[in-house]
Amino acid sequence: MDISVKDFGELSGQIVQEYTLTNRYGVSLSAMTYGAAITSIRVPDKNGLIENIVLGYDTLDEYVSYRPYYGATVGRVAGRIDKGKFTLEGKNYQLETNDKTNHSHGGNYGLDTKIWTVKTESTENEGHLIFTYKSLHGENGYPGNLSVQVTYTLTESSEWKISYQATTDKTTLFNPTNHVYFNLSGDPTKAINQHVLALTSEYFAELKEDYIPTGILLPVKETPFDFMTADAVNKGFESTHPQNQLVSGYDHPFVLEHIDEKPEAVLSDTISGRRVQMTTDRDAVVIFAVNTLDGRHDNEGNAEESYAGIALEAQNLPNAINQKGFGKVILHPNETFHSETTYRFDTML
Ligand code: G6D
Repeated sequence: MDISVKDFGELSGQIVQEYTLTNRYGVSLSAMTYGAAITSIRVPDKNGLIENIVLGYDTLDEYVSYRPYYGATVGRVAGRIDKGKFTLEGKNYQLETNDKTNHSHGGNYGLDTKIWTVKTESTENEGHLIFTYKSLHGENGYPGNLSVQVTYTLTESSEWKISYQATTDKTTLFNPTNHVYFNLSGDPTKAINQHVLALTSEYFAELKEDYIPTGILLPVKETPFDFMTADAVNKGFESTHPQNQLVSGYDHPFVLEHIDEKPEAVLSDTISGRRVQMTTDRDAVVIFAVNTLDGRHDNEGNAEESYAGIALEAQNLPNAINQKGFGKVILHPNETFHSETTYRFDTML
């Protein structure tokens, strides 16, 4: 496994570096220390043409200016927290409301805006980028000194593994995700409308007007949210279902069923033949297509095409701290948070 590094830019007097892992088949994964963010993943198509299949920018300034979360490590808590409020061990907290009246993706200065430390390791079959960051007590309003480690591993079997590990000295919240957007065509100007998605999900979280879950898990059956059988993602882009209409497509948490060794999500592109299979230990995945021209730009500064990419954000359900039955996002001092999500790249015959 080849490992290379280059300077990617400078922020507040600190150099941001980009590391690249390349396996023997020419499959590569690049990530930068700003936000421990994936900047490119290059894989072959059915004819062996190796292209980048994730949305990204060429310069650090664009990531900082537009903050599209491309490839970013999002936290302390991915997704929204209703009105930024929660109660923990009898204490009421008020986080910044950086998304209308709600708190989103860890706040204006979430983990995706921090410069992480990184070290590299490699073995015959794997290369590792080990990112660490210490979020101090009170950072973005969260309690506890939180030590986070995110390891990106590229294997000779063309898998990208994300391993999270975190500890805290005071009870806090932690629900990280990676916000990579896939466009398997290899061309971000081509919409992903014809990408095909399969999900082991029978329920999705209904959203209110402000995108906070109502707490109701709706059955996907006979709706445009049903991906139990693989289907084209654009069925939700033109749908009259009120939940698709609300977000102009998909911006929804899907509750995942973990069925033996079956990948929880499979995204494929019949034209290029590329496929990515996601397996995760998380409760849910947020499927977010780039539904609107809301300030995202391509690397010429042009407004991104709608539906330029689709994010498969493995995480626990949003607003879980305020919603009974939405899973665990509390981390205690005597615990270590562990989680692993793997994306496996190949081509369909
Ligand atoms: C919008 O509502 C969406 C989020 O789900 C997404 O993560 C973000 O854009 C990038 O806020």
